[in-house]
Amino acid sequence: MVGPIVVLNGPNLNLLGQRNPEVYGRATLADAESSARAAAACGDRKAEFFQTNHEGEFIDRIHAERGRASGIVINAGGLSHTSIALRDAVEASTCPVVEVHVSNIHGREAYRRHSYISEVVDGVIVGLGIAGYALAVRALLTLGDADAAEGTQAR
Ligand code: CA2
Repeated sequence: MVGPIVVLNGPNLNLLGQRNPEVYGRATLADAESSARAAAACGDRKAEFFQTNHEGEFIDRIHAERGRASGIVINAGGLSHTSIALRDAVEASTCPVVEVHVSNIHGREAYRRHSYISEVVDGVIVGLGIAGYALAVRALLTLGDADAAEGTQAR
């Protein structure tokens, strides 16, 4: 049986839609989850969601998905710019991973323009608001189809 697509969100993303609408829009994390769930259902996949404000919990969940998830969507929030430990956990993932940022981190403060996570994922979607989550799920489905056609799995 094919494992779920797991959507992981880091610190402060629980606040989406509650402040800073000029940067992050007015949609909430629940809205992002609904659209990701619908995108996964189009590919006959279940989606699961996890948000934490704690780095260690985030790493534990990534470890727990080894050999389980069929794809991971990750928005590590501010930890993207600081956490080598999180980067190392993502690198050890056994499935394709797509990184999402709601805002265009490349058009913001210099300290947001580098993500340690980007080095170890299969693709990155930035600046498209919460639509990025459903697009990331679609990308994972496409990657899975390509692997199946080639009889390979990237990771
Ligand atoms: O653009 C993104 O998705 C980010 O990952 C969001 C993070 C930020 O630290 C990254 O640089 C880019 C922040 C999450 C949202 O934080 C909020 C804080 C207050 C009100 C609403 C959201």
